[in-house]
Order: sequence, then structure tokens, then C-alpha cells
Amino acid sequence: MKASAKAPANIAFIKYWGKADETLRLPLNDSLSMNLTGAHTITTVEFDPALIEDSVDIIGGEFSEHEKARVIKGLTRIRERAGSELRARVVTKNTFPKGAGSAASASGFAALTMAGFAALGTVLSEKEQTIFARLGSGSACRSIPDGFAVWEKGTDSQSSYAYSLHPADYWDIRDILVIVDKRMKKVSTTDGMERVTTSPKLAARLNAVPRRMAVIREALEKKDFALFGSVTEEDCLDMHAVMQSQVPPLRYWSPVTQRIMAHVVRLRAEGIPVYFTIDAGPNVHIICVGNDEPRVAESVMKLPGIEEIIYNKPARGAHIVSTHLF
Ligand code: 2P0
Repeated sequence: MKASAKAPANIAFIKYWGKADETLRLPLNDSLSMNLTGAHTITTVEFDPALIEDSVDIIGGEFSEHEKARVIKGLTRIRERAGSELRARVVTKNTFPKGAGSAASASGFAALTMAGFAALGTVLSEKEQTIFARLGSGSACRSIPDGFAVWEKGTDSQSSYAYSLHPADYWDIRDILVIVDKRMKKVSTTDGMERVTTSPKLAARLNAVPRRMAVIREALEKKDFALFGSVTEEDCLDMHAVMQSQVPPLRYWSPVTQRIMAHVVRLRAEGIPVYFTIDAGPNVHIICVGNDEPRVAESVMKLPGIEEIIYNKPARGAHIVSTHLF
């Protein structure tokens, strides 16, 4: 009745921003991501007949009432699918700062889904697991499959799921995650995304994403890093243009963020193939090939305003682990 799972955070190269259905968390567009070795969540779930209510705790932090309620909703979906009425104890632990735009909800709901079903002894296909993870947090579906994952937007709950395009060892690229601010974001991604239709740039973005998805698939297929990096940067800047033109505008970049972006462009002008991407926060993911990681890291760590650097390779997806948190 007890199970634990470990799930990676993921970084989207073609990003998810905006929902076609808020309740089902159906996205407006397809997205593509890579799981990260340096940032993950471990979650233990135990269903226990002696419990009269669910409890949810995070080691080394605190959940808000809203976050607890969201996890309990996830447990309820798991119970309904598994045919159980038992209450659960959930304990979770992150290896990276929660709410700093590093996809804590993605790894969190991926780990909860996998541990929750395992704790009830219910075996689901990977596809179905991605659908349950998606209902908790959209990007969580991409943290279930291995390596490089595609999330098809679909047209209903069953057709909106994620799958692995390439395994983790397919391509040795790196994500140097530069943390510039560990504090919680002021606007949650869920709330920010709700206002996406107020951006006059949304239509152009939705028009452009299918081509970008085709380009990034081709870049991955050919292991063409320049093509891969340029379409990644293009989509990042486009998503932030949408965010910044929403009403009210969402401005996630700090002066340090912009300094790092400029540094990446400068390194590229000097001949190093390196690109950036940024999620809903000020932290910068610097993407390069394995051989270039030492020199890129060495030059980046000299920049002022950096709180922490997390080094990532492509990671496997969510999986069951034998060590429990309680
Ligand atoms: C992504 N983000 O594709 C994009 C890039 C943020 C910027 O997916 O409301 O936390 O839980 O479905 O999954 C963040 O969105 O939003 C996100 P919900 P989620 O990674």
C-alpha cells in the first residue's frame, strides 16, 4: 500500500502556454521537452485504512492550502480510477527550488501519479499515466516518458498525452540551469496562462508552432545542434512576447536574466554553439553540447547575480524507486 516514485523536471524547447480546456488541461499547442537529471521530485504515497483524511507534506518546505488541495484532487482522480476509497499520506521532496520556474509542478505530478497508482497496485499504460499526470499539471505529462518527450495537444482527454521521441542517451546535450532567483513567482503559471487570449500575439504563435515542431523533430533526427538551438530560442522568445503582451503583462525576466541572455548571444558570436531558453520565471537554461559544457559553464559562472547553477543531462522519465520518504 506504499510506493515511491522519482520524476525529473523537464525543460520545454517548444513550449506550452495556454489551454484549450482549463479543467482537462488540454493545451493550445503541441510541445517538446527534455527531462533533466539535476532537478527532480521524489514522492512517497501510502494508502492506509486507518486514515480519515489525506495528508500532504513537503520536506524542506511548506505547501499552501491551494497546493495541498490540488494534490488531494490528484489523489481523488487516482482513487476513482483504481476503485479505492482509502485516504493517503503523501510526502514529497524536491531537489530544486519550488516555484522558481523550474517545473516543480511537472516533476511533482508525474511522481504523484506514478507512486499513487503503484501504491494501489493499479497498472496503467505509460500513455494513461501521462494523461493522469497532465490532469494535475499540464507539463507533468512530459516528465513520465524517457528522454525527449512530445506532448500531443489532442482534441480530448484521451488524445492529449505524451510519449518519448528519443531516449535519454540519444544525444549528449546539456542544460546549464542558471538560477537567479529562488523565490516563489508572483503569478502562478496556471493563473498567468488563463490570460493568454488577451495577447494580440497569440494567434501568430499558434500559427507558427506546428512548423517549429516539425523543425525541432528534424533537428533531433539529424542531431543538428544549430537548427535545434535556433528554433528553441525562437520559441522561447515568442512565448515571452505573448506573456509580455498579455493584459496584465507578465514580465518574468530580471536584469540578471537579460544579462545572461546577452552573454549567451555573445558566446555564440565567438563561435561556441550555445542557446538559451527560459520558462515562466527569471532563471535561464543554457543549452549546449556535452563537449562545450565546461567552457560555457566557466564563463557563465563569472557573471554577477547568480544564486546557483544546476547541471543537467537528458534524463529518463518517472520511475518507481525502492527508498521511501517515510
Ligand atoms: C512549458 N510552462 O512548456 C511551459 C513553458 C511554463 C513556461 O508548462 O496550469 O505548470 O499546471 O497546466 O504545466 C508551466 O505550466 O501549468 C509550463 P498547468 P504548468 O514547460
